[in-house]
Amino acid sequence: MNLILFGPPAAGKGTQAKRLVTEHGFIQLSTGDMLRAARSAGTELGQRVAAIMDSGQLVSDEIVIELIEDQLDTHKDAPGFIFDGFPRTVPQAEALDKTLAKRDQEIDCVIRLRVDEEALLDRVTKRFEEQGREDDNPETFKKRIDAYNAQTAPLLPIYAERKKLTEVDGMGSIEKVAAEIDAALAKQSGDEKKGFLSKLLGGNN
Ligand code: B4P
Repeated sequence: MNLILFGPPAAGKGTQAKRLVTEHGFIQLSTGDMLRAARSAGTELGQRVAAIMDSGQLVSDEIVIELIEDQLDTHKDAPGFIFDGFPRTVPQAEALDKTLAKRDQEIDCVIRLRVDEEALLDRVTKRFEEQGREDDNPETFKKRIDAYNAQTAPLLPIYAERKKLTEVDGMGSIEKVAAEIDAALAKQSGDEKKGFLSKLLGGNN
């Protein structure tokens, strides 16, 4: 199963993706983590993206698409992935569809974590105090929210139209959000099985 964890910055995508890896054996592809790793390693890519990330803007589509394609090539035999923080723009979503189609795969489920802006700000303020992540300061965070609303949120109706979108309340505790995601995934795999049976039985199931 290929799953997208979708939501504004600090909605809990990374938190939930890591749990799904531990509990269900998914492979997590987080473009945010990849970019931060490049920065920590001081690579040429890391140096190129540092200022953009610290300003709260999105890095270029070309860069993140290449990062994702490299990872898909690396894990050729994986049964599925969690895309965490990717896609974040329409061109990224189109590139993902194309690259998955080449592998005879598609996006099966998009889970949107809904968290209100005040709670998001509380979370990043706490993380800024604890970890000092430059893009978590309140001014930069506002720009990240603006980028989400302008460039990422427009993907929601696209996935809704394809009947891939499930909304999850991301305001509860980490455990409560996890339980809701698990329920959504169980329903999704049930629906997939039903669809498969229905095809097998000529659409009568
Ligand atoms: P990300 O790394 O994706 O952003 P994030 O803030 O870490 O979001 P996430 O939703 O994963 O939050 P988390 O679980 O950590 O992106 C960072 C930057 O990289 C972007 O601004 C951009 O510049 C660049 N970038 C990345 N991908 C890109 C792309 N595809 N295209 C272009 N640019 C890209 O949770 C946040 C905090 O909340 C944590 O401290 C956590 O402990 C806490 N928390 C989580 N769930 C909670 C809950 N239920 N209750 C209370 N606290 C909770």
